[in-house]
Amino acid sequence: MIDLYKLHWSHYVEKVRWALDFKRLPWRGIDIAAFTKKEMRGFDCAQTVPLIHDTGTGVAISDSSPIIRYLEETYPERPLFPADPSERERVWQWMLRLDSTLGLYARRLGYTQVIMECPQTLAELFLPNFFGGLFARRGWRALASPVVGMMLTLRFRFHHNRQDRIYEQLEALLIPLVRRLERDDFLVGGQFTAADLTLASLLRPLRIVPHFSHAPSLQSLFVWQEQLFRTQGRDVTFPYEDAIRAQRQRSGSMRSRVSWMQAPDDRQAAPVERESLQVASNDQQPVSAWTVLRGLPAYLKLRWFSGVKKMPYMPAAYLGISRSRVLHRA
Ligand SMILES: N[C@@H](CCC(=O)N[C@@H](CS)C(=O)NCC(=O)O)C(=O)O
Repeated sequence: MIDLYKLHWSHYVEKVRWALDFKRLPWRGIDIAAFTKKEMRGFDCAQTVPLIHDTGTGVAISDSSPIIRYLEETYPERPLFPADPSERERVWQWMLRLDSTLGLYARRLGYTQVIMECPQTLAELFLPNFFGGLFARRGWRALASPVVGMMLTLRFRFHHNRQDRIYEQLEALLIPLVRRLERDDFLVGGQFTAADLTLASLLRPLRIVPHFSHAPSLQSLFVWQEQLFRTQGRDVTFPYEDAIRAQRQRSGSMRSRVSWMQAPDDRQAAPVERESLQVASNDQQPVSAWTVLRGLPAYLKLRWFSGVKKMPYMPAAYLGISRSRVLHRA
């Protein structure tokens, strides 16, 4: 039995959940308290989720890509890596590169979008069981959500999205991926691997960021992702996606136009990094309950004056395309 310590909406957790299901390994999920992580304190490894404890071997390990590599080495049936060593290494490098770029940037922009459009979701995600579910109730939720939002803003630097060029870096990363996946079905070799699983999982938060989810140039990437979800039996939407869609339908608008971006043709393509990575990097900044109030101006600015402008709500084109393709197949 494998215990998976998790925050259920985390895209890094979804990577590992998917790998466990793909390999048909028995596992059970343990939800952690996001701000204390007290359930994981006994384990001598980095205190991030996903973290697994394999009760069969006694191994405890965190960090999604090393976890998947451990699963592959310990339980080689239903492989997620190719047999060829050079292809294996390419899969590994894709995983580390996507963890260190796409995973971090998509997380920043996904939470930014939630803060801009439906911040009350934050209390539901982060404090579902605090004081017997008090903060999941309407009035309390409205009080608690900005505090969670301030904490997250400081931890992941949402207020510096513009100066850190997060939108631009993501575009530069995704456009070549689109080209590659329009040519081939998978990132490495001719089979589904942990590299594809990583890309499809880490892309999840961008499904609520209209700058990406609605970009005509990226529709085929989201169709590719959604078809993988459907063929592999993954949840197609996460609850925060449903919450933000409901909010958009109610208000008739979405925060979509990134006012400082140049027209696509004027942008410089960033050079693709090619150095070999050993570990994935992370971007969490230290924040304590005492320093959280420093986040108030940043949070308010992000919520009301982020420079991401309202547009009329419409569903992304890929949603219609994916569904009609699946219906067509059926
Ligand atoms: N590179 C790590 C990233 C894991 C990570 O950053 N997890 C977040 C959840 S998405 C976490 O543990 N957050 C807890 C915190 O910020 O204290 C991986 O691939 O597992």
